[in-house]
Amino acid sequence: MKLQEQHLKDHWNREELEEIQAKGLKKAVRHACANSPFYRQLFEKSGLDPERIEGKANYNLIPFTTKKDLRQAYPYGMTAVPLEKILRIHASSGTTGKPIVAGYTRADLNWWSEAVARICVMAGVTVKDIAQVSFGYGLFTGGFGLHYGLERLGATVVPFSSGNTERQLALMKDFKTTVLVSTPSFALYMAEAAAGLGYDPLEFKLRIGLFGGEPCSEAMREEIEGKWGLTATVNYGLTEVVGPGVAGECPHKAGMHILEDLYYPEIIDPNSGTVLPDGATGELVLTPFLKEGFPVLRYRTGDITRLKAEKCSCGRTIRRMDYITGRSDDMIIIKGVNIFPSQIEEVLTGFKEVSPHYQLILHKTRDTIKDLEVQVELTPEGFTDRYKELEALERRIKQSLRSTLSLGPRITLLEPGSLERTTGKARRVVEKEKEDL
Ligand code: DLL
Repeated sequence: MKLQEQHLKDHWNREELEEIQAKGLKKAVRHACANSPFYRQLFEKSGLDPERIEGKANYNLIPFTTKKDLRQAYPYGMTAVPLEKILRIHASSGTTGKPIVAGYTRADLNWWSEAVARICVMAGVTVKDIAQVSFGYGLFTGGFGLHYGLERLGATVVPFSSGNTERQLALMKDFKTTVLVSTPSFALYMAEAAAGLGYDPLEFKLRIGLFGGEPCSEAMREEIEGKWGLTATVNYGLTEVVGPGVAGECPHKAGMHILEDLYYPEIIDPNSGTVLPDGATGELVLTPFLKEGFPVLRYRTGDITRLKAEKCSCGRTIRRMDYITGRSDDMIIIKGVNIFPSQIEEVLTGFKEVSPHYQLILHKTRDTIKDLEVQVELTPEGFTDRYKELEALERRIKQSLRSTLSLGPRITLLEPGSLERTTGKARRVVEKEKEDL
């Protein structure tokens, strides 16, 4: 498909798009019920006739699919084609329990690459770009997903994978790489590493960042843009739905355009499961239309966001999703107060003396969080050996957190560079078990 045509696909008139979505939903439901043992059972159990699903109107009759369902189906319980039709397998990183296994047919790999290509075009990538993929190549969908999307678009791909920062930087400079593909935290780390190795990051040729896989606060985006002198765009996706290639930003950077001709997005109240209107904040639920190997219907992503129906200044008519403000399952409950890590990050970014590198330590005793510690690095400018100033800063941060969270956690200020840097997704929350207090 030509670049121009990919671009046009995001400019549907709404009626046309609704028709495509209605057809997409029917097709997805029929395929899942006819071929996936999981969905056949689910429909039978709920007494629902797949033929009765007439697109959006009664789509909410279908029960949600959850991460737990997919885990229980490990490894091939969700597979809807004979295994010899599966060409590739990816899996979620799942730190606890069994991973979620995603199998792709040839047709899946084909539409997925095209979806990722469209996200890259949206961000401004062209055939003239040299794109360095610094996501891990492996079971994680980031490396291969972006690789094939960029190739489909016609860009030059440097499949570096993650890690080996020194060599990564040397090649980035020599190859005149123009697009960096990574998590936002790795992009930030590479800028620091470049400066540490005596490079001036602004002398590199980077012009666009394709960042995803984890949240990127505005403060972090600004810092990455300032350090590298590029336009940092954010894109979103998840293994259960396909990988990257679900939504992405255009250069206006005002939310991520969802490829609505490929996925049906819904926002629900995470407690009641009620579908909420555009603009309301809740949990994102997605149904991909074209998935053959591993179909999912009404998948509860766990990601908290809202849908924006207003037309974007770029002219695209597909709706945008706002930046993820948290996950319904990463809410921290401490002393009866509910906290999302993103709330803490937002407060921290208001202090110019501290950097976007932080970690939340949950001190637990027998599975109950007793104490929350916020470890945050000072910026080189904010760093001082004057104890009184540090103490005052600590107090100000604590006060500000208290007024946002109704809880004043312990603050630990660290020297610049003390927290561990990651080549993939940053680990923001760490649990520590301790003896009875
Ligand atoms: O992270 C897919 C991906 C790779 C997307 C590369 C974009 C770029 P998983 O490892 O299955 O897949 O993790 C999916 O990561 O449910 C979100 O919680 C989070 N996530 C992904 N992109 C973003 C983003 C890939 N742009 C989970 N902002 C999702 C915030 C994100 N969170």
